[in-house]
Amino acid sequence: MPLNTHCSAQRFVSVVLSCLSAILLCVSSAKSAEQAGNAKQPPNIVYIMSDELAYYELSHMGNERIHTPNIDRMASEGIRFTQALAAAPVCGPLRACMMTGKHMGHCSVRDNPGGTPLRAGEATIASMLKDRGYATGGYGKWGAGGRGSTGVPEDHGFDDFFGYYDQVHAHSFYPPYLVHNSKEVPLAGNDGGRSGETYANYEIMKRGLDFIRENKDRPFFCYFPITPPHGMYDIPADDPAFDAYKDDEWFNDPKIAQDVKNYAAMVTMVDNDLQTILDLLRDLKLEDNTIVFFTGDNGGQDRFRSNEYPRGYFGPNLNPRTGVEFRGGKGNLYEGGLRIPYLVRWPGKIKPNTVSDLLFNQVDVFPTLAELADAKTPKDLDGMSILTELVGEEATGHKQEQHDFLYWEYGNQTAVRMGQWKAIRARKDGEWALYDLASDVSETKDLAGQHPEVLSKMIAHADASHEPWQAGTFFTKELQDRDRAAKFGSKGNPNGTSGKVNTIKAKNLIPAKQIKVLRFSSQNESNGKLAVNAVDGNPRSLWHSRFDSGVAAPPHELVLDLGGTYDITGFRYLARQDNGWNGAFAKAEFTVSDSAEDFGDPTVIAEFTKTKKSQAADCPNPVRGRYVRVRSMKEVNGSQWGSAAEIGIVGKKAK
Ligand SMILES: [Ca+2]
Ligand SMILES: [Ca+2]
Repeated sequence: MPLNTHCSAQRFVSVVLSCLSAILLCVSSAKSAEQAGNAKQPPNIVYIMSDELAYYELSHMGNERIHTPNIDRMASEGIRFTQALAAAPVCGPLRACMMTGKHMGHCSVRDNPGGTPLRAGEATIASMLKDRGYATGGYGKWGAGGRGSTGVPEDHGFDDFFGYYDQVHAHSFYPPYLVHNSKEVPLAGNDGGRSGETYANYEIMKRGLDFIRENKDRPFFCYFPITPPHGMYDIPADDPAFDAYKDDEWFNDPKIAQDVKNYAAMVTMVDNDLQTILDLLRDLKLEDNTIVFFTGDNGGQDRFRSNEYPRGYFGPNLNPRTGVEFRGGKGNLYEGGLRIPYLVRWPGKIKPNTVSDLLFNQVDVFPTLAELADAKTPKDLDGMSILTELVGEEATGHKQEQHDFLYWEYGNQTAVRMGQWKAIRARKDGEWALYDLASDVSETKDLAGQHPEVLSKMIAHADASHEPWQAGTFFTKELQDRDRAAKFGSKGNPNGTSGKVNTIKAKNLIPAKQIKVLRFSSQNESNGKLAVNAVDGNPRSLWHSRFDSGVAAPPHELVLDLGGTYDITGFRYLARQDNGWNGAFAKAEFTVSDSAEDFGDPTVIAEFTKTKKSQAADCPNPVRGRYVRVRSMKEVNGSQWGSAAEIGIVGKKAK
């Protein structure tokens, strides 16, 4: 409107009036803030992510076997997304992508051995919210950096993180301990594997609920990356989740394996956990100021597959109402690997019973929470905020942005999404395929030949999206190795799943039980890797040089008493039998003496290779003596450590 003097006078009055009312508003809002305590504080955020819970494993999605009444209610009370996608098709990378707001072409975690770390100093959702004044807690499985690495959650914005750092550790619901800010918290009566006295998910939930209680008067971010129904299919037989199934025919069928039944019960346990959280928020009167997300992590896996159920007993990627499938599943970039359940609830802010087809993935969580909390964000985020889709244009003051493209890479696979189009190259140097998801959600008809111009745009986007991968680093792998071994506790599972270990076998091997350690250069007491373990006859136990309170440098030394005089013909070395290599000998000296104090020139200088098998170092001629000094001079990876599962000494008792 053009200004004129008449109007200006009116404007002046109205400006004065609005200033006055603004002042009054300030006064009154200050007053109400005082009255209402924290009326102006940013909302609390609860983000629940159930490991492997799949798109069609929920009752409201038509699943006929699994019961999820509370998740169903949440869907009706809030918004449900049909095109929410994982940032990666497996646990570790997607967690890192989500936490850092980076897609897989930029993310620091791109593989999935279980503990690949974020880089030091990388901003995360937690550090962003912490800077904004939030209390930040995480309860469940971290997966973005093992203990002893640059990726631990307490170095990335979490005040408090309790649960599993390494994903292999997380396979057991009965580990001997869980981890709290990198410290071990023993769980009573547990020794890894599939049974025990303290169920990890109960402990994790308890801590998370305590965190909410403790921080009810300030803004908090409570991240629940809970592990069920992933891992070994274990749930206490008296868990209330089983009640939901007691009258179900399939559940009472003795031909159905207990693991299958447990899986369903674990999903229902997650359903109950969700309700416990919502009930607590209601009891604390935080419901209206808390936004709650409930999601899966990656796409479903065709678990419990059979001829009768080729897409798995529960059909995680099979629409039970229409029979339409998502191709593939966890681990690949077809829709089966990426579609996840995604619900958000915020009474009074999010309209109930809303279904949204907005296309987004977990990379968008960071910018969404940043907008929600009115927080500063790093400039190099890949995602977009979906807040407008959640709370409406009126609340955010702007339209919902849309993705031009979404990008994924994982292993040898690459994929791009552009609106209805999905381009995927399933193998390195393979051909690109193009699917129109609007008419072919099952990705069966390759249209690459029909729409070369569409495909070339998407390939160009893929090429521009990939940066060389740079992961974080480990200061030591010892703690991570220990966490991974805790999956099976003292029963040990040093070589992957087989549980087999190598042993030292030799004629005239001096029995371990008669060898004593007289002296040692250092040992690692904090995790029990003591010098005596090198001669205890048990290949699963190992000696490791000190690393916790300062690194001890080579040579690493043991002085052994054989308990009598022997004519010694050789030595054996067995490297550690777990997954690690830290400390494994590359070069060692063995010296025989008849005095425990004086050792001359080495009897044998041995070069060892990087093998888990027993290695021999024989003497050119038998050497008589009662004492042996073992010295590691060099480690297989060139680090400072020294370690041994067993040292063997071969010889005959001197006559
Ligand atoms: Ca997962
Ligand atoms: Ca041993």
